Amino acid sequence: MKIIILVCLFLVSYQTFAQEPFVANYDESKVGNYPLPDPLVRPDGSIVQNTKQWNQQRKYWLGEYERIMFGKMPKTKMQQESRLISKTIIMNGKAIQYVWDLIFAGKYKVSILGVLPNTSKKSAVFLGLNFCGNQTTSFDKNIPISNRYVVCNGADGYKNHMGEEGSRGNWEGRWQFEKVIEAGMGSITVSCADFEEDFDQGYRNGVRTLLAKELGLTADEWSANGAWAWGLSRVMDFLETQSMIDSKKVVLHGHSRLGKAALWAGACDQRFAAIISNESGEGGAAISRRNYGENLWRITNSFPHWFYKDYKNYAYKEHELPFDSPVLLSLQAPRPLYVSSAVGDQWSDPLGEFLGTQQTEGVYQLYHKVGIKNEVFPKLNTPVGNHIRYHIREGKHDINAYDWLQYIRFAQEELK
Ligand code: GTR
Repeated sequence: MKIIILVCLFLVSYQTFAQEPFVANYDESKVGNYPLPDPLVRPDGSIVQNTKQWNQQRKYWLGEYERIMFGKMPKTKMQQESRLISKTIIMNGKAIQYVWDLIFAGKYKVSILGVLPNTSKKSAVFLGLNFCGNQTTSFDKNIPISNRYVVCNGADGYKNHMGEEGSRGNWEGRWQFEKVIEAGMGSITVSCADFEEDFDQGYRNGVRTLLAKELGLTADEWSANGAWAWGLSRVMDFLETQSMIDSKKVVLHGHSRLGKAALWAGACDQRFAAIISNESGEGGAAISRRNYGENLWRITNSFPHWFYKDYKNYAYKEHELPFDSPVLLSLQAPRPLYVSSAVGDQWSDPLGEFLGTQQTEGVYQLYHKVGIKNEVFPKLNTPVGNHIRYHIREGKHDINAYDWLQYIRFAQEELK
């Protein structure tokens, strides 16, 4: 009897821990086969033939992503107002730096930073969330220091996950404001923590809890990625009210976890003019069915709050998901789409990001847009494609000056 109990206990614990510790596969010969869902195949098996049918199919896919991966996107319009906090001439007169508060339902505040060309013309802008507070994107002392919990504790200028004076400009290189201004564009950013602090209990202090009543959703009906994507759309609402911004030319971008949020925001909200995924990896541009680098089990265990609770049930059953990254990427159509990887970031599966992007061809073709289907995986630092573009650069997981030069060129060429 004792032996039977011991064997049962062993089997139960073996089942529970069989996948731990997680060892990522980096061997292409072990990736295996992974038939992919075709974005154009409808639930009844028929194939979408035109853009009208795709508009229906879009709704189906958005519903599937809500149901399984990101949770519901609030449908309720909510009262929001903005307040200009400061306006500073910077870069020797070439740019104006704005700080605005955006206030929801008269009680929930987020801080927006804008760096715009000093011109009377409307400017196209990049819009992206930042990881560690607006003050980390520039050394300018007029930028308020975020008082929210951020994931940047190891870096200079943080105490107990809170930014201090020393955190100013920490990630200046990830923003390249001067290059953006030189190109005649602007840049808008908000700390992701303003919508939801990035840890498993972060929802308690964010929009999912503090605006639950107004949004008509409980916190467990959606996810951190949902909250970040929702936030990006609310910033878009605000940008539409600003006369110095060309709201028809807002280029959405996001790095890594915030790249996943950008893809979800771009899928849900078609007002964004173009979308850039910078090393978004697993749960973003990379194909989940490909066994390479980070996987669904690992990401939903490390960061359960990023996703709706049902998503983790697909760990090691990725083939049962109705969708994969080509669908999320296709939901950006017909808009220009840029996906990028870094060779030092194998965790994000660069090849999986490239192959996922290739598979958007069918949907883009409905709009007579050519993608990168006929391209081969490019050499380092050699972007391929036009309307859909991809590069893999040298170096590590990051968003750097090289990436920005490509994004600026892409925006200039594609938003003409
Ligand atoms: C990693 C995570 C990735 C990516 C990254 C980041 O730890 O596994 O999926 O999102 O964080 O956001 O930098």
